[in-house]
Amino acid sequence: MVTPSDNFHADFANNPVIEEHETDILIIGGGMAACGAAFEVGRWAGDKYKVTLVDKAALDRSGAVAQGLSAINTYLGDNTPEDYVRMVANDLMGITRDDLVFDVGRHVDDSVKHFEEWGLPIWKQPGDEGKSLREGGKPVRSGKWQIMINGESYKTIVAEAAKNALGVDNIIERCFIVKLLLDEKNENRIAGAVGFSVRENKIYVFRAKVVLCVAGGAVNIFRPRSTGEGMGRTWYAVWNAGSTYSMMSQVGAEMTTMENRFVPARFKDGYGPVGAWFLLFKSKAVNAEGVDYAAKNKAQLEEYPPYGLAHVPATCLRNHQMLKELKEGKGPILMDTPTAMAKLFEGKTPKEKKQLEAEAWEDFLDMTIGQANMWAGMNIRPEETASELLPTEPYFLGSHAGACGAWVSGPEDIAPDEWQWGYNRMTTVKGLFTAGDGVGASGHKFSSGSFTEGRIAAKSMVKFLRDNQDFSPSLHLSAEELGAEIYKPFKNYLDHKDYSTDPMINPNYIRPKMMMFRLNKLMDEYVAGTSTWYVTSEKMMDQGLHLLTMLKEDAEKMAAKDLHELLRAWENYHRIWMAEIHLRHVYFRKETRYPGFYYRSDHPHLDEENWKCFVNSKYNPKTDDWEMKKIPHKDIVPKNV
Ligand code: SFD
Ligand code: AMP
Repeated sequence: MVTPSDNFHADFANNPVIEEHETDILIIGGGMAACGAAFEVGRWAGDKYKVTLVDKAALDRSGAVAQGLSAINTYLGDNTPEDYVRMVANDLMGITRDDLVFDVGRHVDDSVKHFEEWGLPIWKQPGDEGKSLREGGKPVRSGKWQIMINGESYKTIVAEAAKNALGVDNIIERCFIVKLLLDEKNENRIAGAVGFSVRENKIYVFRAKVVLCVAGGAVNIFRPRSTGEGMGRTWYAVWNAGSTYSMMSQVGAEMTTMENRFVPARFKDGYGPVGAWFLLFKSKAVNAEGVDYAAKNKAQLEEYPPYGLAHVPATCLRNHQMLKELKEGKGPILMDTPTAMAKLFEGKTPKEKKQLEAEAWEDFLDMTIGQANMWAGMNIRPEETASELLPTEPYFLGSHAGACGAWVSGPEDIAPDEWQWGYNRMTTVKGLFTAGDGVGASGHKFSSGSFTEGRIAAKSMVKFLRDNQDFSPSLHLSAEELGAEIYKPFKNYLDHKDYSTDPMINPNYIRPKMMMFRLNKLMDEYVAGTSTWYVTSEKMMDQGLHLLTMLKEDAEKMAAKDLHELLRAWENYHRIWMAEIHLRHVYFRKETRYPGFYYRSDHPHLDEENWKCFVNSKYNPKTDDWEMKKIPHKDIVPKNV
């Protein structure tokens, strides 16, 4: 491989090659939501509008579904959208937008039927093997909402449909979007975005009338449990660095529920999923004494009515029970796979037993191959050896059992007036839409719901375009300024690299890896990471914000020696912003809303009276101020039925 010389980067920073694109709709990201939008948009736009999709990676294997999945966690089947709304609200401790969740619920099954038609193998119940979902075939359910798939190639299949719909000429891969651009003539109006190629020296400028920002959630903001020895292993896809949240918030989009995070309980070190074990294989988790701690600690949940009393208590509360055991020294927590498999083996033929064993391995091989490697490396046979579970470091995403994201306009037929401003899934910035991990207060969409929400947004973006035909983006960008800004980390490196003998250590700059470690450490220690068992307080966050402010100053000195590091530097800028929004939200919400995800030691209880509301934040790009506010919560679907 030819590596560009230092001088080449330096020359480029001064005289950048800028590739300009004009488009009607710009889709940022190539994950589930983006593919849903790409698939749907043509149906409404026809040939009338130009649609361009940019992904920092390659569509076939980008985003959270890159490795594949072994289940589709949102398929309603015989359940009603109202039931779905109730489940989601309960799991997220009551703070959800019923209108948005209902909207996903009523449309999601159609998307799953398409996946099957495009070639995704969906497990069927005996007798229904040859029948598709659309023909009434009954899927194998792992739980009430989840269905099992052979999903190693899930993303490739969905990407193919998106490519066919959009046309490969309209897709730009390996382009990292750095920031969104507001229109210069119209207040609070989106007008485009800028990014850079992660493969060649090239900067991209997109002028767009509408933007869909769907760049996934955020990982590596908190120090992961696996550090030097296992660095790179995290539960969530490491390539999602909070771009969605940072970029939308930076142009003034109102954000909601950013205090929420997701702390998945996972098979320790390999981060293997637990859902299939709990739900499909009916396994129990036990403490070191072999006690089913969830049953033992049932009374612990009574402090959290109604969420703790539900048939399936909220995800954070299940963590809360596990944490109690761990803090009392009753760990390790074990997934009792041998007992579960022994029960499943009862009355089975040797062939059927082999099939079950294969399914247990496939659960990991389809989506978290590293966990299968862990089992192989540790001589673990699930039918003989129990495996350790542990709550992970916190992550941010709006589509799993988490709910951070933008405050968006809801569906016209359901959303109350104050929750809609004309265009479904449009943020508070005109022309800026989002979906999937980007939409706040409506978790449990998962892969299928995120794709569906992309479709919903696509339809609504076309309506917005039709209603705003006269708009033409007005951006006055200077090539020199763009080059200087985006390539600044190169300049920092080149200006100072000879000052020290070790290019990693230099008083004049900081390399992206070190910067990420520094961010990880402060978030971990002050903003409720694993090292404090997820505990924080106002005083701790005061110190955290101080350290973050210092870090932001030093971040100006991030240095990149090649394009890969330039990408890492920009991911960090997005992570740092995300960290700040989260801190500000946790600070503002003076209660412990999500025990098991985080605790405020100064406000240790759930406070339904004062905090059964949304917390929204808005950054003002003109004044550099943050506004924090409470938004009243509303039940649109009755909850106590
Ligand atoms: O086991 C830029 N999810 C699961 N969903 C299921 O249905 N079943 C499961 O089994 C699931 N499980 C699971 C899941 C996720 C992960 C990480 C694991 C396990 C380990 C959830 C879904 O994956 C998730 O809901 C959707 O993927 C969300 O969709 P979306 O579109 O909001 O995000 P994305 O797919 O990650 O795509 C993001 C895209 O953005 C790109 N990108 N592009 C340009 N510029 C930038 N600055 C960018 N930053 C990011 C990415 O490359 C990507 O294309 S289980 O836990 O339950
Ligand atoms: P996970 O593997 O933890 O990502 O979970 C996959 C699906 O199973 C998600 O819909 C979870 O909400 C659900 N799930 C996981 N564990 C449990 C459990 N103990 N009880 C009920 N649902 C669960």
